[in-house]
Amino acid sequence: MKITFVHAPEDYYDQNYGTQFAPLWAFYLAAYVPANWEVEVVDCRLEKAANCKKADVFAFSGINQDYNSMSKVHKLLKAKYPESTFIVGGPITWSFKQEKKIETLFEYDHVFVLDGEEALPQFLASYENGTHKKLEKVIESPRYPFSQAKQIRFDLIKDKASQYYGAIVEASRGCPFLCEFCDIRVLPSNNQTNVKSIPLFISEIDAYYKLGITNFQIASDNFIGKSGWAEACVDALIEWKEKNKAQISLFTWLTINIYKNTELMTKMRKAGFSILFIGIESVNSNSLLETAKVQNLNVLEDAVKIVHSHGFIIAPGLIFGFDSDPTTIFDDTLKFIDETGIVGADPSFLMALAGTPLYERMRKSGRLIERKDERGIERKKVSTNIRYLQNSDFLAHGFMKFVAGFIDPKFQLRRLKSHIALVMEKGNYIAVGKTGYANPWIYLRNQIGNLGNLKMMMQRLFFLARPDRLYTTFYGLYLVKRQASKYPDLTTSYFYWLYSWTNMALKYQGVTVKDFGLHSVPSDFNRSQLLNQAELSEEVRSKMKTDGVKVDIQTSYTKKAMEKLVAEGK
Ligand code: B12
Ligand code: SF4
Repeated sequence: MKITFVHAPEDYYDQNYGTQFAPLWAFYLAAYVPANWEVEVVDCRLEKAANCKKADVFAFSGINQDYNSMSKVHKLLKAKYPESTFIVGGPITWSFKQEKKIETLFEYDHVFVLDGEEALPQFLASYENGTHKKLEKVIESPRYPFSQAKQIRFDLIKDKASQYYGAIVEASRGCPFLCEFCDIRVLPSNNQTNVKSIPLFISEIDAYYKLGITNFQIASDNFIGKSGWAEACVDALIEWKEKNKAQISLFTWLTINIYKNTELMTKMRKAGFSILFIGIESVNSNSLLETAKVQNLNVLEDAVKIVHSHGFIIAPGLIFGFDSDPTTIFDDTLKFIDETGIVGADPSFLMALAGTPLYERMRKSGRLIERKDERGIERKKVSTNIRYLQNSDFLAHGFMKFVAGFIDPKFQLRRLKSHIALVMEKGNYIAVGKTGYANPWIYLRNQIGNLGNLKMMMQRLFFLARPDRLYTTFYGLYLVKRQASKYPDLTTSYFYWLYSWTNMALKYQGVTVKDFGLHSVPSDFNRSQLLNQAELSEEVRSKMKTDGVKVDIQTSYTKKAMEKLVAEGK
């Protein structure tokens, strides 16, 4: 018996920008395949799908944006191996189910919704005894107790590991916060943090390190969701690092309240944490209240500065298009980035993700643009599924002005200087070491041998080849190198800054306001209804409560923001 895991992500939408990571889902689920099965993992970014050898079962996975590329590879393999069984799982299945378009995936023999740790071996057992055809088309699983997770199959990854930019090690699942737009906290049992066993986590870091990997993405919806566990995990990492005299560099996802915990930040630096993805979302208070991102309220500016002062790089999540956004939002955001020394940033417009309270609020108020007939997502344009309160022309023009302001070399130099000043002035800085997450040499190695990546790198260089941009590039390098003996990680900040600057330039190259597919509410939209519309239907509310979603408290914040909006008559 043989199962092949096929990773076929959409390359166009790839947000990795040339820093490809291994498909964790495949190497992890492989650990749950019965021992009598042969297992192969095919990553279509590295190998030709057409060369895929025969298997009894082909397993696919992906996120929503991967629909078309997965479908293409599926058709190719189905034509080649009509006798094989094709199954699919991953975030796409849950999302499509919420959007009531799961039939779109019925080209696969079975569709797995939610966790696969128990469902996959059960399915393979029925395959072996020939009863799988009698199983339901859609197989939904209960959540798997993550504390019982198994170690990924290192025997399968060891020969491929060096082809990736680094490794992803999963640490925890879920987040206790309340954000209205977030599709993480609405998964069953996910509005709380579920953690991995620390010895297992360390054993995976150790195994990767022995394969020569030093850059890690610590996959967590919120690494500090359980702060006691996070501290214990970081302590264990430091101990492992010291024992092995290891130099590693880590990226993770967490929330802004880290700024309050100086001890944890200090330890995280010692453990090798370099880049932190933090959802800033909006620099406007009422927009934060509207989306119930209460941990960000009234603290953002100071908090970002404090986190930076330890030497971390914040990769910020930034969103435009909240109901409460003022007309100055684009300029306010640029100013915020400038003053707080943010060297990352790739803002987007608010999307209503299926299954979230925002999705329900938009649907209830007739503001959701449902595209059941459309497979995948319109890509070339900047387009979303919400009718915004703001005028769509204003949003398109404002965003393009934001992009122009952002890629302007003068702005870039200012934000880099603010970043350097923050790292130097507060005395909180702790060096991570020589191996920075944004390591240009590992990045270069990842570009060579991959035509798409190489092309992207040439485009970056071409973009920078203009006198004012070249000056900024070299002057920025001079600024960080001048401080290198005392603040070596500023070099990491520099490369991340250059990466972020050129990413934005490449992403919106040639895009004009005509390429925007944004929509606004009709002119007769009754804004006094905003408050009522924030109240979810009893059916949705009770389903969410059953899944452990803290929906009432979130709604109360959203309503407060709507009350304010209605009172202001905006
Ligand atoms: C690491 C990560 C990244 C990394 C690396 C991704 C990579 N190349 O692997 C980076 C930073 C590059 C990234 C980027 C993006 N990401 Co991301 N990312 C994650 C994160 C934090 C972990 C992913 C992971 O490996 N999890 C561990 C594995 C084991 O979980 P899993 O894949 O879900 O698999 C489980 C089940 O789904 C199931 N399963 C999965 N496949 C299959 C198949 C079968 C046959 C079966 C039976 C079961 C099964 O079993 C597994 C074990 O339970 C998740 C959030 C999360 N906590 O999962 C978001 C997540 C996957 N990302 C998401 C998004 C939206 C993006 C971006 C589009 C963000 C953006 N706007 O730029 C980009 C797209 C990049 C791209 N095209 O690859 C969404 C996807 C939502 C959706 N439904 O589409 C997620 C779920 C976060 C969220 N809810 O918002 N991401
Ligand atoms: S902080 Fe908000 S957006 Fe981030 S994972 Fe938690 S609930 Fe979701």
